[in-house]
Amino acid sequence: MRSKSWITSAAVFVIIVIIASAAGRCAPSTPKGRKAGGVSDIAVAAQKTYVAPGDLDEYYMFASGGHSGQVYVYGVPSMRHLSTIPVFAPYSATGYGYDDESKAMLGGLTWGDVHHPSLSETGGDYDGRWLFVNDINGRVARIDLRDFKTKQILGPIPNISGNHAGAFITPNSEYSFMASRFSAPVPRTNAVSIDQYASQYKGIIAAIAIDPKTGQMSPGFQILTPPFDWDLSDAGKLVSDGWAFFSCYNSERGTGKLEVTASQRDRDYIAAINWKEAAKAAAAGQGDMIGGVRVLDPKKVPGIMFLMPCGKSPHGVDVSPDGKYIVGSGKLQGVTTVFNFEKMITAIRNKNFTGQEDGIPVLKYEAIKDAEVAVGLGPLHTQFGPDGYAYTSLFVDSAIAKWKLGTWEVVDKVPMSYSIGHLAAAEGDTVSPDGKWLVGLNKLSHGRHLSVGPSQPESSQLVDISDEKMKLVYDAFTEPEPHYAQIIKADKIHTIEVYPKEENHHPLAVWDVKDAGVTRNGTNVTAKVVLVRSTITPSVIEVNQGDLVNVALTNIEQSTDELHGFGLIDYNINIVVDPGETKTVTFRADKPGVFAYYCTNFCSALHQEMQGYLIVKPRG
Ligand code: K7E
Ligand code: CUA
Repeated sequence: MRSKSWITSAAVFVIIVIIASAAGRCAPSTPKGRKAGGVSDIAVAAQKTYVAPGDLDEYYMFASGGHSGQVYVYGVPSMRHLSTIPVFAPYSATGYGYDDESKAMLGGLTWGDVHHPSLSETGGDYDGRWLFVNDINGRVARIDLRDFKTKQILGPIPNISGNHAGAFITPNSEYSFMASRFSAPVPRTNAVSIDQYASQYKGIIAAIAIDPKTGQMSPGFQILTPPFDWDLSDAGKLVSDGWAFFSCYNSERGTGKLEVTASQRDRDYIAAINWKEAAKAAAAGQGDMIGGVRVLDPKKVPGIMFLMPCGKSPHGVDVSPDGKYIVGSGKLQGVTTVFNFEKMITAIRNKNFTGQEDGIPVLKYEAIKDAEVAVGLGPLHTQFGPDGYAYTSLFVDSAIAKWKLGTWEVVDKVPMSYSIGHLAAAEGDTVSPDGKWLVGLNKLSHGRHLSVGPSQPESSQLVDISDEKMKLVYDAFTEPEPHYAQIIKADKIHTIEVYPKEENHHPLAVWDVKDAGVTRNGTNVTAKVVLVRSTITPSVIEVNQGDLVNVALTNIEQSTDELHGFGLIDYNINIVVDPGETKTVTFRADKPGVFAYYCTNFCSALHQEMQGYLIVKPRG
């Protein structure tokens, strides 16, 4: 009887599965490839990515938010969105871009286009100190991973027009690179006719100097280049430490309809820059000061720049963990090209050149190339595992190809939904990648989520790379526009939970409600405000119409998660102050009347009571 009832329930299950499949895309997927013991691949995948309530992820993923100007933080493998770090655009959830300090950092710009997060490195490994991100508007920002806050925005950097090939970092965080995507006359104030593009427009490769102790960035030095469109970069490591590589398209120097004019040649270039030599030349005072930055002309400083031919309009350039190989992905072809660093050095030594561009030697392709790996159509970017495997994203094929360095054999492919751009492997840009996880950052997601209208999210797909065969295990959906991401071991990051009182040296900080209050100096008013559960002190701020009001807000809490806000009605003011922090906001009290202010972060049972009034007395 027992076995009969088992057969009956099995039959019912089969019928349910058939009905479910017939119901099409609304139905849950049919479990495929059952394993011995009856555990399906889906159950295995679910278990691998499942992080139980209260448990923590093993990795952080920092993903670019593209033209949202932000950075998104995810946990891997759960793919849960943990936080948003505002960088180049105001973000009212954290008050970023409203207080004096962050407003000054944004410098009047309210958007940015983040493409490439780059974690700081020591000895070629992520050290968990800072995250650098580029903005296409010629800027680079530093986020402190102690508090996940943007601490510096440098730029727009002089001479450079459009910074796509950033913010790639050298193995000891000496420099972060930038390169112009859109060539322009240098200096930028020269309005030269586009007819003279080929000779009078210039590209710029910039090395932004980083202070190894503080992370503080400064403009460093620059290299003048032909007017190619610089696309991506990667720093050499181990054997190739001291070099950096930059891909370009439009070596044709075309203008107008670039999709035609810049796709004429079979090969464009990857530039090899000897940045250590260039830094020495700059320090020795070579080159010219242009726009306040030292610019080296490689024609006059031989040995700092060489061109490696690479087919065809290469996009990504990625250096292998051992530093021996440089992988250039020609997006308009079906192969990715692998250059051998040692062969490159030999070719330079033997002057094995086939020509030059504006005085920069072009290396002989056959002398430096190790392989053209037939990965598939539209290769864009490559990441690496710990075991000599490389993973290349294929935009046109909408897949990831796994292949072996050295044998050049393509061993596996996994489809991506849909049209993958970058991909990010765990610790993937270091000298010692972890393997385990790979995230495909896709451009399209149609049909794989509940409809949200025409503005659809992009998709990020988690791939298990711990076995020979890659396995897609999870779909996550992201804000536009996920270009690149980096994944770091969680235990490398050491955050604080409050700003320690003893580290707050803000001149307007007050730590006791009896020190809070309003002072006046002519028409300048300073209000020192204390925020603590559940009062804003003072609860009334009186000023005259036309006064310049400086409100300094100190959150005197020293316990985790006790944030307070300061939202001022009708004045477009919205500040959030973390425990132990002081922020200021300065504004002209130009509107007369009574305006409420209140705490925006739900902080206690009496949060709703945390309010006060700004009274602006009308001019006589
Ligand atoms: Cu390929 Cu801007 Cu790095 Cu987008 S970039 S994908
Ligand atoms: Cu403080 Cu709500």
